[in-house]
Amino acid sequence: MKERIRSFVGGLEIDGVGFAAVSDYRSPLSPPLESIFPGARSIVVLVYKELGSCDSPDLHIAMNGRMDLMEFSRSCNYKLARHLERSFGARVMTVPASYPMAQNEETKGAVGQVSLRHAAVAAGLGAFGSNNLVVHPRLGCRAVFSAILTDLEISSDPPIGENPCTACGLCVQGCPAKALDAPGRTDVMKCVKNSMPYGLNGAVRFWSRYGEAASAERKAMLRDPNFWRLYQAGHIGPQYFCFTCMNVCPVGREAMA
Ligand code: B12
Ligand code: SF4
Ligand code: SF4
Repeated sequence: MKERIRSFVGGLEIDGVGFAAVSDYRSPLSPPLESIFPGARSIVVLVYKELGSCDSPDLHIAMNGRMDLMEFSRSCNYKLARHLERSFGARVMTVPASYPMAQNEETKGAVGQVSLRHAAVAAGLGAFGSNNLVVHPRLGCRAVFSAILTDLEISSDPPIGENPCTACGLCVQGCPAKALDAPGRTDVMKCVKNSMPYGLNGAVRFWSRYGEAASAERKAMLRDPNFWRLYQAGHIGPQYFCFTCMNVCPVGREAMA
């Protein structure tokens, strides 16, 4: 079965696929998979190379590369899910690269329904690096994941042998928000403030100020580019304005094929 799935995935021109039995997926902060998909037995994890766009000093172009990837990953998720339904009679549910996800007090909007990093590690696609990203042996940190949950019984791929992260420290030193200083933990609030300035927190800050402002100041606020960026984010969706911990990593930097 794995070989048939691999061959289908090869035809989609995805960079790779790995398999994890649900019993090997351990993500302490994430909801139990049983609450998402009662009877789920395996996770099929797809890996995509982040485009060279992430190196652009123009962060709109950098984000556009990610948007291309996210759109492609949606269509790959759907195609593979339908293939599993048609060819194996499987029940399937897809996991997005980023959104939608639960936004509530408990998780502060920073916990996905399925942790794709823990799933990728369980599927033998990489290991956690010093930046808390999963470092893929060929693509390094420039690896983005999506997944399909299924009731098919598939054994886990073997874990990767050596961790591709060389602990060079470039990601930790390079983080402009100093969010990676504590080993094994990203300071989510520091990261979000820098990497998603026009996300939920940015919107709350703007509208709180707006609510208290006098009429003249309100007019000025609506003419300010800060508001224009929030407006854009409101209709194109969450945007990342930092790729540093991903693009400074020397592992797999030259990978093209
Ligand atoms: C919410 C979210 C965020 C939030 C919160 C991040 C966080 N701490 O979890 C914010 C907005 C801050 C964020 C930032 C980024 N994100 Co993000 N994010 C997600 C999302 C949607 C959910 C993550 C989640 O559930 N976290 C909660 C739980 C799982 O985290 P946790 O148990 O606390 O684990 C943390 C640590 O404990 C540590 N950790 C856990 N186990 C272990 C074990 C070892 C040995 C070590 C060393 C560390 C370690 O790693 C985690 C990092 O804080 C995922 C997609 C998904 N569905 O998985 C993408 C995802 C994790 N993000 C991704 C990326 C690339 C980024 C950014 C680079 C932004 C960008 N430009 O894309 C930064 C990187 C920040 C960083 N270096 O940690 C990729 C990672 C790809 C990869 N190769 O690993 C993912 C998987 C998206 C994808 N489809 O590929 N993200
Ligand atoms: S995305 Fe930027 S701010 Fe967030 S951890 Fe990575 S380098 Fe730091
Ligand atoms: S930049 Fe260096 S320390 Fe950071 S993940 Fe890559 S190899 Fe590891």
